[in-house]
Amino acid sequence: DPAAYDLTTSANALHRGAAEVLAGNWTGLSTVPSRKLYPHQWSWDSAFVAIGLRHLSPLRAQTELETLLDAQWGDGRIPHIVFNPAVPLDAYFPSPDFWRSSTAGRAAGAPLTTQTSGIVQPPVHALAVWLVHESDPGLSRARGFLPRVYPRLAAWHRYLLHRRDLGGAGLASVVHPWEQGMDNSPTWDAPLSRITPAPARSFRRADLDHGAAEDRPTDLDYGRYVRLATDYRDQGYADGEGDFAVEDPAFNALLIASEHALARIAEELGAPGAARHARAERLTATLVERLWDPAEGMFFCRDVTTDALIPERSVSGLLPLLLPGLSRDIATALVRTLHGPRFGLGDTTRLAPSYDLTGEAFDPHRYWRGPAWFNTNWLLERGLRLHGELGPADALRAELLDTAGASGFAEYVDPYTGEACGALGFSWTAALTLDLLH
Ligand code: 9YW
Repeated sequence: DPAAYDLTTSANALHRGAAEVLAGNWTGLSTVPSRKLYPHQWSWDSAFVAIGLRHLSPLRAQTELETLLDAQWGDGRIPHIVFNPAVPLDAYFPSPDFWRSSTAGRAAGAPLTTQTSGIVQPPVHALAVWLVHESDPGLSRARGFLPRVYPRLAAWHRYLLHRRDLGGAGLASVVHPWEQGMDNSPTWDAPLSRITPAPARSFRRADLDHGAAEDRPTDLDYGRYVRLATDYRDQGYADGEGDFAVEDPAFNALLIASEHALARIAEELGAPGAARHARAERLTATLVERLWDPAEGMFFCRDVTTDALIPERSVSGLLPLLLPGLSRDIATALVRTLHGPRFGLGDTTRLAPSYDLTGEAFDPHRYWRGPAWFNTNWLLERGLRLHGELGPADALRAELLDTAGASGFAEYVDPYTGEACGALGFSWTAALTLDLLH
């Protein structure tokens, strides 16, 4: 059958292309998201990368996560960047001399020799660890992978669920837009507007050396990012003192999914997992209580400072579809919103955009203000499948594979056309392609 033959050859070519991207971005101990734009190790990138790498080399996948966890702080936080000391300081901003982790972060237990940032990123790690373990349980047991990483993951979740419970209801708050991973999402516009930007001449943006300015956050955004990060650093990275605190649906949904994974890891190690599963279910109920809007059929961020929901529709508000404990009604409403006019999946868009197509701030090329990203769409694909929406899941999978290959494994794409934006040869795009191929 020639059609089936074509399908296999194109899947083989895609597999080869994705493996080449990951080989090119591998440093020996971890993977950079993109050779030029992001030349260090990023936290949630590494989790997604490990999920793909497990199909190529479970050993490399374990190493990726172990390298990240080696940079964990004493208070349990996993930093959003682990810096490679061999890379020149001016290759990325903010660089280690900005974060000053080993001095400013001393009270919070930052590592003494490894340089890191002081903020965090979404907790996809326990989920990644579990998937990596499952891909080769023999190697995992032989290397004692789970016994080594389990206490670190437990400390990480403890940090988020206690130190970061700034709203007092049990959910974790982010204290900087970079922590949630969708840097310039319109969701942050209102809480950021209260922050006085750092003067533009007080820092130099390295990102503009490698990315088109019209696809990147603005200088005003950067001034505010710098101000928030400087204040946090100058407070010794202590939590609960800053001017920005937001409960985000995707960040918390990933924490809950990872708590379920941590329960499985505990059980695999012969410890009881029931209490963790129960906690994940309680957190799911809290997520619904605090962030679900039944009239809109999606979740929203809660601004902890004003205790109000932020009325911006971001793809983050659809990602709780990933949760097994969601009621049938909520899952159905999320699927409807995903395929409705605001996200247009399978109708006007090829992949779910990062932001409401009909929203005032929508821009199909500017970073997290409209373009489609592969990690969020991979999470939606998983959520659709989990809730029995197999037709839409298969369609999204096919679109993801097509777009990833045709775009040269782009960082993000125009949601309507699939046109490549940002960096090419982007690691999580390649890794999640590999995962979908398996
Ligand atoms: C930056 C590395 C990171 C991602 C984030 C993304 C971007 C860093 O790149 O942030 O300098 O803008 O927004 O989610 O982890 O890929």
